[in-house]
Amino acid sequence: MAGSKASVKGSERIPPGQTLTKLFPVLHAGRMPDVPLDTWRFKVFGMVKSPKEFTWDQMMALPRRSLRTDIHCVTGWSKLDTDWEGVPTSAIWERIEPLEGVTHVMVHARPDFTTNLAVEDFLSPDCLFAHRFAGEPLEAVHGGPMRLVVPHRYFWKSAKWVSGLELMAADRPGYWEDRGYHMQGDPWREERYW
Ligand SMILES: Nc1nc2c(c(=O)[nH]1)N[C@H]1C(S)=C(S)[C@@H](COP(=O)(O)O)O[C@H]1N2
Ligand SMILES: [Mo]
Repeated sequence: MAGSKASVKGSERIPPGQTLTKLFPVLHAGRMPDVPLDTWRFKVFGMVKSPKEFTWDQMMALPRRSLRTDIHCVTGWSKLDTDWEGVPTSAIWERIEPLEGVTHVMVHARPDFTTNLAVEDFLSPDCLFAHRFAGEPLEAVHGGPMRLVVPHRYFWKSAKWVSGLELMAADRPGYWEDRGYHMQGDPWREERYW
């Protein structure tokens, strides 16, 4: 996919209308949640054969991978070569039983945040539930203990403080999508608002 491959010239990695930053801005709606790991849960529900819950220990027992990728925020900043480690979204998918006709997912996060993705976007090979950033545990302000990372979409789709996954038979807008952000949010096509 365009943009996910490292290229020699940095500018080829910057989507239209974006500016590079070395900083890591913090952006979210509402108050930052604080969830102790012993009560942390990740709930899978909606169009699945049976709903399922993962505890933190169960999540940590799943396969992991690391990922170096560029991230692009709809407010205009891009950051190159960010290093993440976490559980590939496919590892969750392989452990649930989606019903026939599932086309989209709603990612649920604290506090009352949601974002929608087509199943093929959610299962894109570079998509992961990250618990480490730059070799350290993911900081709470950036979504620790665990956030979604969807590198090929604007960063609002990368829900911080994930709490669950809802399987759906149709698309439905999440928090920002309901407030005018694009349903897909591809930075290379500048799908910012609609
Ligand atoms: N739970 C939650 N996740 C969220 C948000 C939010 O408000 N709540 N904001 C999104 C937006 S708009 C952006 S740009 C990124 C910012 O992530 P950062 O603070 O790590 O840079 O988180 C995304 N994930
Ligand atoms: Mo954002």
